[in-house]
Amino acid sequence: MSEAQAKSNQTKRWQEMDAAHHLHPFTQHNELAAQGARVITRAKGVYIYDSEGNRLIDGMAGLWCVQVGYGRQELADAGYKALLELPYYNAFFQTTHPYVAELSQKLAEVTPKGIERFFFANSGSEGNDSAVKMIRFYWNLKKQPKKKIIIAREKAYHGVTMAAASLSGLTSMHPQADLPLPGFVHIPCPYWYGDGGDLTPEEFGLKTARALEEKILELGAENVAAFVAEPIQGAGGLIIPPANYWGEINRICQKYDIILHVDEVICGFGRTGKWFGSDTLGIEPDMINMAKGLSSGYQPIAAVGIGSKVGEVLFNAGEEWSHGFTYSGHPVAAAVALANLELIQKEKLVEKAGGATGAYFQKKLAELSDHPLVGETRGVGLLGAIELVKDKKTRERFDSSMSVGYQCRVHCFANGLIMRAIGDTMVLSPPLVINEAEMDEMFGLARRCIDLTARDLGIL
Ligand code: PXG
Repeated sequence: MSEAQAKSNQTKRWQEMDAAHHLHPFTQHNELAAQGARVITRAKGVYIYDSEGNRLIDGMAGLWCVQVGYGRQELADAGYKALLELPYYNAFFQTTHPYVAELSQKLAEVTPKGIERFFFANSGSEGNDSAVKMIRFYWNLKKQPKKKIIIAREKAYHGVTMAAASLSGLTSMHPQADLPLPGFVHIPCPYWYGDGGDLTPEEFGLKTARALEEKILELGAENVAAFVAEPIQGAGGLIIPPANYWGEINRICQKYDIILHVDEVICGFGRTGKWFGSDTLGIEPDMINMAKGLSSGYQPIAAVGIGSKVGEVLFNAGEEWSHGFTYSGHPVAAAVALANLELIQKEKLVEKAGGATGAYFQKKLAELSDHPLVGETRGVGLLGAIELVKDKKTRERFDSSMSVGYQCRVHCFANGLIMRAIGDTMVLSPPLVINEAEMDEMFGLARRCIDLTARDLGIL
């Protein structure tokens, strides 16, 4: 049997096991089972490899998370050492351990000004559910039990657990589980390219920020607990708000005494060119949620960070906080996260994303805007979006039944590039360690695949 035949047989065996017994996230099960999942077997640097020996450049850093790239010895060593020394212990019964204590201190150093205490969870969704419970507890302690409604935004993605999915404004997530839960409402998001119409970005930024104020006044500030938002919306289509948006949101939250909970799960840890999206966009959060880049995805770990407004009240509640996970602050995950943050600092990855690497990425991204299929490119740091449209001038889109973005993604996979399609918005969010030669390759492949998509449509 040839080596290729052996690989193909092994791939089929894995695909069969997978099809028979594995339920995938966000997947139409029977469709995938019929076609067989691509089996990813290893990864190094900015590349992933499948079981057939194909190499793909990972333009999405996994799911927006592998900041330091794949296969980093420092993180593996940190995890291995913790596995041998203290593979598990919890922090429930007046105990702690060095890994979580040191990680907490490191987070206080790198997170936005004023964020100083951290609660650990295992996923971004759990972080947001924990944040919702904190927010409710805060207003109960403040003797304002009516102040409970949480406002989030359309097209927001905050995760899949019951409260996190209720916060999410991607409405297709809701009906299967009868969501959102009561007490969660959504306002329009600052997606100028998609929804701005004839307004200038500034006019639209102000309009969508003022939508928060209007909603607060409609509900009564005495009933509104918090506003929850991503600095730049990720899974909703890489929505970068106009420059005046966040200043107005800061003002409104302060004026009406509304907790501002910022979901930094994608924007955190250098992605936008500073440590956090809040730093880049001038946001003044009371609380933040983080995951993904916290461990570069090497271990499941998330954290909710709180400032003094919420922190002093919770800390001095005079009663036990009835919340926590078996794996809150897991020693192995904490050790890997700490090693990850130290590596990010040592290699100056945040400075690079905000400096030369980010500038080169943005230059290459902008070059795609001359393509006949590309209506707009936009980006910050190492985040980039490419809007595929029918008409560049009017911003008219293709009929969604044509699945143009999906077709482009299919070409990407076939040509060795992972690029995310969100409707017809193509998104790139590569590891922060990516170098110029790799960016040349990534953007070269992106152009080729957009060309192939245009050819399918009879445009080229
Ligand atoms: N908040 C934000 C802002 C996120 O992007 C979560 C919370 C939830 O995190 P967990 O760890 O529970 O998944 C996320 C996750 C995509 C995609 O396709 C994005 C996410 C997850 C899965 C897919 O863009 N973001």
